[in-house]
Amino acid sequence: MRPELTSSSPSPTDRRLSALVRHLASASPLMESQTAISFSATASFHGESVFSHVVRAPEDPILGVTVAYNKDPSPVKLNLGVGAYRTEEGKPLVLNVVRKAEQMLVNDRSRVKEYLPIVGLAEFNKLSAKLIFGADSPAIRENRVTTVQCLSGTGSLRVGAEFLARHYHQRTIYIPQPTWGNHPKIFTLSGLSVKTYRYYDPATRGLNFQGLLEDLGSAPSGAIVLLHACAHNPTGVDPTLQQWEQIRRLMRSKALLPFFDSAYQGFASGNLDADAQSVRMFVADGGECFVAQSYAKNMGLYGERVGALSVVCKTADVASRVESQLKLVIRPMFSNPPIHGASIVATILKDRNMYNDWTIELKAMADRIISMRQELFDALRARGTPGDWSHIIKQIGMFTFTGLNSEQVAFMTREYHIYMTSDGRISMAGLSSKTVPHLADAIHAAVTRMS
Ligand code: KET
Repeated sequence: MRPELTSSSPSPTDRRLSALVRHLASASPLMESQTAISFSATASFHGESVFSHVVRAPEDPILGVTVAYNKDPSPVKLNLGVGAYRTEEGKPLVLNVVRKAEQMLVNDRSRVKEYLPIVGLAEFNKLSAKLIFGADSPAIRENRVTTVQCLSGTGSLRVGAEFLARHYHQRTIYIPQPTWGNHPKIFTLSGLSVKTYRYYDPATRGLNFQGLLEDLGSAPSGAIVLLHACAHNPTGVDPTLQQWEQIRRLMRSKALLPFFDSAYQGFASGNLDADAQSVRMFVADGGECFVAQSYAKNMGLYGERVGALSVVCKTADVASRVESQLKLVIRPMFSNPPIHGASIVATILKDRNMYNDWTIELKAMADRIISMRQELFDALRARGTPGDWSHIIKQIGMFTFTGLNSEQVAFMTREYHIYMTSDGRISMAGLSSKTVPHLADAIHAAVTRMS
């Protein structure tokens, strides 16, 4: 109990508030009734919080790794948790082409800060569709695609899922096992029911293709299927083009609805078109699909929250009606998206030279990650670390799914100040030639002491 509550004389705070109320009441009779209400509400200020029942939530399994890392005073600490690109010096990277685009935007005095339309920047939407579906996509030409700007990949997934929960006859979405930890939360909160399909085989550290085909084969007709367009997170294992073709045929034969998550276009192979092949296959057959795009990784625009949701429909008429309903999802959610990041992306995508500069910088990031794979693999081999580590060089994209268990991960964090998600996922983009030996020492110790 706070002392003020038991004492009969008013506390200094109450006296100040009373004086304020008297002052305001003399200024306006209307104010009197309003302030009287807020004054009586101060009673709870002295008592227990109306939120005292709220229990502390655990940190996010991925972003919480950065929270723990930031608290660690060790000079050798290393954050390999979140999938965020770092330079050889371990610093975040703003691409030169992004700096240039921002400079152009700042210098353009005709630019204003008005609200964008609910669906975002029209030019950005058009260019984003072209980037993922290809410049010559018949679906775009036939106006069968609607694209809306959303808050990065996460927001695009969420808007798409909410639309499906409202307007699609099947409420079940199948997600790969394992997948990005936010997927089940996004889809459940949107009102979909989440099921998993087999994807990764820990024994081979590769794709469980048979399991995948069986699970999608026994899914109810019309079910939604979440597919990682490329660079599967967290496993780094993608189907081959032949396997994609088999998946496509199976899904189309059962009228399963593909929902692509494209968060890493350009990061798997270093080539934007090659990384969009899976999506383009599904669009080429004339069928319908959803695609959530993110520019967080491939343009390094993490905090700008730039992304897009595209819905490929059978006809232009359906596409325009779908768009009208997407606006009803977006308006009460965040009203309309932010202008700055989308303007950066549009500036780069529409200019041939800047686009070209971007692809060069993107390739350099992808190549640095690939060389980190080789260096880590070589370092483990040099140490004679027990086990077959070839999956480090076979897996693609930002992550290596090491196969280390949660005790080994905890050991590496405790003893070596290396931070990573407890499922053994390492962000290769956070590694550099300087830090590879430290990581290899940690893995070696974890494997030899904790197995
Ligand atoms: N999809 C996948 C597969 C994905 O890995 C991420 C981010 C996103 C979507 C969303 O990114 P956005 O920033 O909303 O465009 N993954 C990394 C960051 C995070 O967890 O938020 C990660 O796995 O580390």
